[in-house]
Amino acid sequence: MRTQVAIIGAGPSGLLLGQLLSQAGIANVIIERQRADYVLGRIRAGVLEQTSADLLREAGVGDRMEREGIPHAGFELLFDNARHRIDMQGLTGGKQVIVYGQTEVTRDLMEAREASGAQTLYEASEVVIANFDSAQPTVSCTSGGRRHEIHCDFIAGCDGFHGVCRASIPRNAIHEYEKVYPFGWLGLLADVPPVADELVYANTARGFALCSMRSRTRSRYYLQVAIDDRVENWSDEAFWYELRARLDPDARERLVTGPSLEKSIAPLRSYVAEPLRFGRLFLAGDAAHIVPPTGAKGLNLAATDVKYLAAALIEHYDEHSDTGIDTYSERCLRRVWKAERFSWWFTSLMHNFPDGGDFGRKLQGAELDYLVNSEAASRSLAENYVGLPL
Ligand code: FAS
Ligand code: PHB
Repeated sequence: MRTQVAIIGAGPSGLLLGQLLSQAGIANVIIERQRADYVLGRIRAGVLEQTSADLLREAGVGDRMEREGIPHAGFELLFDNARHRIDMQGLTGGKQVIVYGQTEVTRDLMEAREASGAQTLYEASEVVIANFDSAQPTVSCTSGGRRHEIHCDFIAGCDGFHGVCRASIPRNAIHEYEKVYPFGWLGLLADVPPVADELVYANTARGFALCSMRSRTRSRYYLQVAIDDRVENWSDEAFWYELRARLDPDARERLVTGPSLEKSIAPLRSYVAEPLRFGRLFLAGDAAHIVPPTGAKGLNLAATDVKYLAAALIEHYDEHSDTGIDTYSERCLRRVWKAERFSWWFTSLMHNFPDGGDFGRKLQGAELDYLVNSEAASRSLAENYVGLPL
């Protein structure tokens, strides 16, 4: 089989890249380890920056997001049993975010790919990438009961943190930066109305909590849990009890509980691989970097990587120029590191650190007090949350 771009991974990064390339008439094949319904079943991100929403519109998959996505002009910080609103729209000259789940983004992209007729090899095993330091890279895999050998011009590593692409790069050619946090997030999805109209991020003595949503009838909640905690330890009743204990009186009053549709624990880490290009192989999205979800940056960073990579590949084929390809890594990493900093800062501010001690808690209290009483500090938080300019 021959194609122009082989994309490894059918998560949001791979699907969005495939859609942008197909729109530009560039042949591409996606190789995905799981079944499509498994990919859709993973509950992850919930907040889209304006630039990500714009890119989905550009890719021709923004209609349902326009109809069902919920624009948010602010969010709240809860500490010392009181809530303080961060007026994102007022502090950033009108910018907002859109609450629209990653599952729905992925579904919209899968439907568009189906309609485009572009090929996706699902349930692909033994995926091997080779010769990406030459002009004739190849991808081989087993799918549909037979071995495929794909000859291509470029390989896009959109295969997430545990994928094969980054792992295929010689260790002396890559520099990895990592920080693992001493806790995880226990997430629960339920068909119950949200406790508030906007997201509520809580810093409490019992630990961090986040009240998010997918619609006005479906809520997504998170609790900070110990790094070695297991989802089997948490009945729905135990989850709702602990969430209630971390909320302010008004939210406690408004909380509606119900059976979980999904419950899982995600570890938190900051990670960046440098560089993001190795000959004809490019890393994008979680294959290249990971942020703790506190700042809602993971999916949005993936979208920006894909925007830059799609433009670079289109420029290569249409204008016979490799300027975009040659600057791809540096361009992405400038944005990635600013998002890494923000996500680390917001995570450090909002969570209980086992080794932080009383002094650490007092520092967090002082920073939160400063944050909600200084327009300059609130503006800095707001402009990072809505997404820095491209
Ligand atoms: P993905 O990991 O989504 O997709 C990679 C794809 O590659 C997968 O479908 C995988 O099956 C496939 N793959 C892997 N190895 C392969 C191989 N060898 N061959 C072929 N295919 C292979 N971000 C937020 O903004 N907010 C959140 O709340 C949030 N919560 C998260 C919770 C969890 C548990 C995780 C893991 C991530 C979370 N994220 C969150 C980040 C998440 O949304 C990612 O940023 C987003 O999924 C990135 O998309 P991709 O880069 O496509 O990677
Ligand atoms: C979510 O709705 O899943 C979500 C929202 C904001 C975050 C993290 C997760 O910061």
